[in-house]
Amino acid sequence: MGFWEAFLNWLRSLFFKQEMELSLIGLQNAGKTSLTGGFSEDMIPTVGFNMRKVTKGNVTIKLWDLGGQPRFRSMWERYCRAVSAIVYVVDAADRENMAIAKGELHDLLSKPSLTGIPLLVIGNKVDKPEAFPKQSFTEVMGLKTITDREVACFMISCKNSTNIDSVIDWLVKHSKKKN
Ligand SMILES: Nc1nc2c(ncn2[C@@H]2O[C@H](COP(=O)(O)OP(=O)(O)OP(=O)(O)O)[C@@H](O)[C@H]2O)c(=O)[nH]1
Ligand SMILES: [Mg+2]
Repeated sequence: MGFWEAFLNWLRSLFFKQEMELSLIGLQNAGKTSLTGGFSEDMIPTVGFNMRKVTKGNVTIKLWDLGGQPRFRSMWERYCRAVSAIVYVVDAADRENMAIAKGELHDLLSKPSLTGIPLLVIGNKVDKPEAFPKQSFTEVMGLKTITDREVACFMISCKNSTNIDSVIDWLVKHSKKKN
């Protein structure tokens, strides 16, 4: 690499380095660990949390992947306080537990410490025939009633890698410039 190329790369890294911290939450079995750690048929439920650092181009993301079982839900708020965005993952094919997923989300958003933090809601497992389509998913999750922050919603499949790019793009847009 020549001097100017190296110098320009260094300048770019100074001005365009971005970093963000985000939390992945949602009920157990939603697919949080599959989304960021890679899909497999038999996943081990997360006990407590996993922390991961992922770098894509100039963006470094520090991820808290939290356990979704009832005993871990009380710690969600603590891990959401300092983040640039909250990512809420839902099994869009698990119609039985949709009301619980909605209730837990709205409970969390009612915490004053989390006011205004952008929210990305992900309906996962669209490869399953029983998965809700986006419009019904938005309705059953009550996403239209959330008006105190920016809300985005994507339907994805970790299994088939469907729409993962939209998730990455949204996250990159919501990272903060670091100088
Ligand atoms: N069909 C299908 N199954 C998926 C998909 N994503 C994840 N799964 C399955 O869902 C199960 C749970 O995945 P995990 O990623 O461990 O779920 P989690 O949200 O991390 O669960 P906890 O750690 O217990 O909170 C696993 O059996 C995965 O194989 C998907 O897109 N489609
Ligand atoms: Mg997990």
